[in-house]
Amino acid sequence: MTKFKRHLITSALPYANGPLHIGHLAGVYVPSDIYTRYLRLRGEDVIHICGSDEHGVPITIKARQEGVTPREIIDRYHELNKKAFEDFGISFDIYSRTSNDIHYETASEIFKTLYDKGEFIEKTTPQYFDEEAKVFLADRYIQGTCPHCSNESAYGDQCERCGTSLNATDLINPRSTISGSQPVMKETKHWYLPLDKYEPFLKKWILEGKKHWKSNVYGQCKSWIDQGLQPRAVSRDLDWGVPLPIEGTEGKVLYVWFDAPIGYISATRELTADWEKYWKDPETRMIHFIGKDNIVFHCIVFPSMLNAEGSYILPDNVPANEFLNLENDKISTSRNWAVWLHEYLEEFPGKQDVLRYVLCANAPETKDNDFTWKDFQARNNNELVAIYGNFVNRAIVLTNKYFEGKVPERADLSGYDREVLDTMPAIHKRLEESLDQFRFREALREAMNLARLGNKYLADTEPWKIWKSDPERVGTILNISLQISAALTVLTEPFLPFSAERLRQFLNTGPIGWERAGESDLLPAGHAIGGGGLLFEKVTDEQVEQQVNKLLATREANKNDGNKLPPAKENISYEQFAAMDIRTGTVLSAERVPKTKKLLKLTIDTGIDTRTVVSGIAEYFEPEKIVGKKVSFLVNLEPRKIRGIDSQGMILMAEDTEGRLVFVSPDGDIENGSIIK
Ligand code: B3M
Ligand code: ZN
Repeated sequence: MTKFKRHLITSALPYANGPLHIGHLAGVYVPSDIYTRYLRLRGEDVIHICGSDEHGVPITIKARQEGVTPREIIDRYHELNKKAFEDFGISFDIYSRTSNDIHYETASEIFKTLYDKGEFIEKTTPQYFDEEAKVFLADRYIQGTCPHCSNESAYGDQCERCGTSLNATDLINPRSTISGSQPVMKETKHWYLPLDKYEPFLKKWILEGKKHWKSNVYGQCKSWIDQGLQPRAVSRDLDWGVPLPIEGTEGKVLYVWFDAPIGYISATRELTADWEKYWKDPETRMIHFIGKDNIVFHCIVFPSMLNAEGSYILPDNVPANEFLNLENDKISTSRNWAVWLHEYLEEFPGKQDVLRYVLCANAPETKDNDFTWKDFQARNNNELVAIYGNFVNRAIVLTNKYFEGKVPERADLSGYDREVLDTMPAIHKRLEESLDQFRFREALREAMNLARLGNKYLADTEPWKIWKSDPERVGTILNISLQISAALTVLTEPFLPFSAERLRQFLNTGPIGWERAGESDLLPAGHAIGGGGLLFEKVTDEQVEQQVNKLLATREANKNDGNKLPPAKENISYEQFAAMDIRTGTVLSAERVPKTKKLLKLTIDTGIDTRTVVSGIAEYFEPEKIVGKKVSFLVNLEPRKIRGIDSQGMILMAEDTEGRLVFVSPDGDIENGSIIK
């Protein structure tokens, strides 16, 4: 085990703006719970911290969409998610929430300490302001036309269609999603964490000191640092969040990613008066469990904050997982493409361990991985039922049948018996090594190897065939089988806590210490076991079909949803239309823009000149196929620099309800430069 006196385990705080799905469990919470349960079994001093992340723009957007307050949204989802974690046996020591007073106090204190130390850069910059709603607009509250693919519903931070990340000022015809009005630029002051200044610290602490981190984590940190870090704003003009603890900053709050990780600290303060032992004593080992999209905040931003504050420990490891897909498609809350935890429990009551098992066995530990209902059924039926459940059930049924439910004496051992008994400590040791390295898939395989060992041992020795001729031998075989069963209650506990408890009841035994799990006298001869039963039941084809059909129906619904044509826009005057100069033109050349998937660079003969333009149509058209194509071209659009290329105008495209794009071309032979009106 480690040299540390105690362990502080944190799990990413889920946003309280929606339910939890299998991706959350696979990415963060099953691994963190396995690891915490393992440490507890080893008698380590460990606390597991989590809670709801209750600030941020997505919560206010959801509230606005539903016409309720952000408070109503966070109360609903805090309770739903807290219950889902409990139902799945994710055994936090506290599940708090960042809307608590203690969090406001803690986050404000840390901000103020950094502010008083002069750590922040203060910058006044122009920001879009909605004069009707009288609020500054966060990026997600600004929509407009994407300069790359003409998507008219692009957001201020990203265009969902061509995926380009944007600045709000890139949008054409920006509009506020709050009032619909055209926003104006207004000066506003914000405070920035000088990540560039922390580069020497981060290079030493991570690039030199954390080479043992998982390659996907270390690699992402290295590329962020190698690219050069920029100062990052830690305040926002919002009315929802932790107010800035500085005089004269009404209407400004802490950026959600500044306050959220501090939620781990405030939750610990809520849990124990000894919180500083966990957060400030170098004899504590802190581990952050997160998904890969949170690596920069947990490995670069939060440690920089704590290091600058000066009194906190830093994470010893951040074993982030990659993403889980569902039936070969990205899990998506907005498309309802997910297996929601609360729905799973309605449809598979009592089968939490089966989902924990499958999500661990297929965990996206080093690369994105896929969850399919077929695989869920196969792993349950072929592994949990046919190996683990079958083995322990046979051992218990035969002991009740032949020995009145009492653990029989063990007589002389055969070579095979000895080999089986010697394998137990070897499995125990390998499982420990895997868990210590956060390799949970591998660890689970080791635990199942013990069940395989027992199942094969019973199948090979066939005690039911020799009961009449050699009952003593049967006693030895069942004694050994019951020792293996007892060891399974320990080794499977981190992964399958519910069935481990049921197996303890079947064996009529209390919790067995981790250090004993490799021993072969866990249940003494004469110990009375219980009646037993089935640990797992088969998942039927009908159940799988029902789940797959549910997803197909969701996909169909999404398609139909897309069929709604957007309503007509606001009227414009003739003058506004006449201000546009649209000409016929011809595509002279086309090539992909390097390092992008969606952009083509085209040269257009507009009849009056030759233009270069960047267009987000690379996913719809092969460059060579559109050379010579007749197009309609807006020649008097303000030029924009896109990926370093001066884009001078725009090709007019038509998008259908399936999201397909087609050119709007003149349907007769006409010279380039002809005016379209
Ligand atoms: N609320 C979860 C996410 O990005 C985010 C984690 C905060 S951990 C401090 O989905
Ligand atoms: Zn776009």
